[in-house]
Amino acid sequence: MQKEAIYHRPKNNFAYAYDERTLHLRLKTKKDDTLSVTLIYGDPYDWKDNVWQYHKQKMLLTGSDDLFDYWTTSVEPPYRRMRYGFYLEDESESLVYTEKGFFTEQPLDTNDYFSFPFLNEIDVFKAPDWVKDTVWYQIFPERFANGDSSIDPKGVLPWGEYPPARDNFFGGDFQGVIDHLDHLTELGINGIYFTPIFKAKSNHKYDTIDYLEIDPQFGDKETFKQLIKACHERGIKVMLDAVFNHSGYYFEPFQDLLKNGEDSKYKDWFHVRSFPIETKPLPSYDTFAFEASMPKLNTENPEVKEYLLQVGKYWVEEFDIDGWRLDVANEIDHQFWRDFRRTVKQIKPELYILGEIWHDSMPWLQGDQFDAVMNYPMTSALLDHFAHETISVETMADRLTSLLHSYPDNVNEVAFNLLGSHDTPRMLTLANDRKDLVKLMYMLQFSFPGTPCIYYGDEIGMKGGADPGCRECMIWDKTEQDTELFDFLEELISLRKSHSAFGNSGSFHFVSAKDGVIQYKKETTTETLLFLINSSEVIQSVEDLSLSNETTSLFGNKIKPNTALTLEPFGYEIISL
Ligand code: ARE
Repeated sequence: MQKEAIYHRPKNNFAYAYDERTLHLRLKTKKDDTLSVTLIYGDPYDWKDNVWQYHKQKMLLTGSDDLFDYWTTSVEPPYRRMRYGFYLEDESESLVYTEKGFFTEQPLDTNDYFSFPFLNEIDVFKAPDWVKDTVWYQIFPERFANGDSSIDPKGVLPWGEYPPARDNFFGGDFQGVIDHLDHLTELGINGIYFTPIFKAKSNHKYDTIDYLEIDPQFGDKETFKQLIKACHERGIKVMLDAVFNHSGYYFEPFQDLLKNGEDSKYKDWFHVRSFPIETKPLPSYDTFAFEASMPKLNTENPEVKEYLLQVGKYWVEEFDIDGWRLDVANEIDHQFWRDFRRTVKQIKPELYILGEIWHDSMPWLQGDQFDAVMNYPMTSALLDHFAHETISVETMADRLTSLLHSYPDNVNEVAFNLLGSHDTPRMLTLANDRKDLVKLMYMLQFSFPGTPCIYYGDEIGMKGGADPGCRECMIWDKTEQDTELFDFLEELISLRKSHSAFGNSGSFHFVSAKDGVIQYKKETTTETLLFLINSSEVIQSVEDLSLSNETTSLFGNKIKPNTALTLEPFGYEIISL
């Protein structure tokens, strides 16, 4: 056995509390190197006649990527504490792996084992229950619908008649969203994520001027209340964007700093590198990227922190919003986010906190900061295979398997799974207008653990390149909408709702990935679904199916129903086993 490849470390994604009674344990070994893994575990204080009372439990191989196998099991230790180790076997040897290393014989002293000291309920990662069953829809308010031309910003352009530019305006507003809620209800979505709505100068509003005011081009607080009410009446949750990493240039404290320099009472609200303040050639203060118009806020300053926490509270308390999406979340200190969570959850325990992080995010997902992050690693695995065609199905499955094993299951269940956003080119454009590929991506996105999000307009086949190209005006003329894509998504959403295994209660694992076909299974105690996706341009036979007479097809476009299933080029099939 390749000992160097064997890895476990308590907490994080390797030993964590799934709920207040259950622990999940995982072990990583070299791929195809170990035949079986058994967990050896017991209560650290359970001794009889000087012998530790341990138990054994086989671990399941829950996935493999290109280099590693991942083994998983779950245990409910009666006293919520555990010492444990792993017994590994291959054809020629067996060994025991514990915190003290490798043994040929099982160690007798519990101090040699790994320790999960105690499962304290308060430390369990817990996202709001409703999130699991949510299908999100992202709205960039300036471009969704113009419902009230009396509040149009200066120089507004006729809807959709010009391409989106960095600095043009089309007058999208809250009334426009209210007017089009039927479109969302018909599709089946039950959560909206709005990019920023607070007073700001730009069309994207990430350069906040006032965190406590709504941008007048969108409406007033009264209209916003109506919008929330209308959403809630339809069972739609509302999430807003919190841009706390930086303010806008015209934020009053920053203006005061510009005016009064070192004498400004807001001097410590920002990270000034040197006085006098310069914006060019590079800003003399920390910013988002090198954007002079986005000075970084000093969230370690208690005044700033208090101010932003009040902002976080205000929109929950006064407007009953259901979630906060946190912009540039990974550049703000962890202490801030811990206090943020405590503050907003005190008012509304069921509030969802979603961090914008594009990379590995375990440090923020320990239960004390965020409920989820935007799952861009999933996005890129799917796009790289289906759209960019730079990786095979095998590699895509490898990347998704290692992603799933890099987080606890309860974290995966509420991951925010997107295929595009206001920061990325649209998926149809990336897929070179290949609708059949877009459908396959949706199929995988909607059945992947987590909660899917649709970027406005993608459901009707809108196209667009990189920011600002992906922010064009929503197309409302029915004759220009791609209703085939809309219907396809509507079907996926309704399957998610009607089949527990399709939705978020099912376990997920790849059965195989080869010749352009991926097979994966989703299982609950009552239902097993097999998904087959052929991303190749040739007909593929899937021979190794154990289909019985009772097997029924739930959704698909295969050509020959048989025990060996034949999938069309870009065909898919969901089978209830
Ligand atoms: C503007 C122009 C762009 C231009 C950019 C250059 O519109 O065309 O490329 O300036 O500086 C907001 C606006 C943007 C605007 C930007 C700056 O929406 O239109 O861009 O402000 O004025 C990283 C961050 C991540 C961030 C992305 C954009 O980690 O937090 O970059 N996303 C949020 C929002 C944005 C918003 C801001 C932050 C600023 O969602 O909409 O931009 O408030 C990799 C990296 C990631 C990186 C990602 C994208 O994968 O790993 O870290 O994200 O690429 O670049």
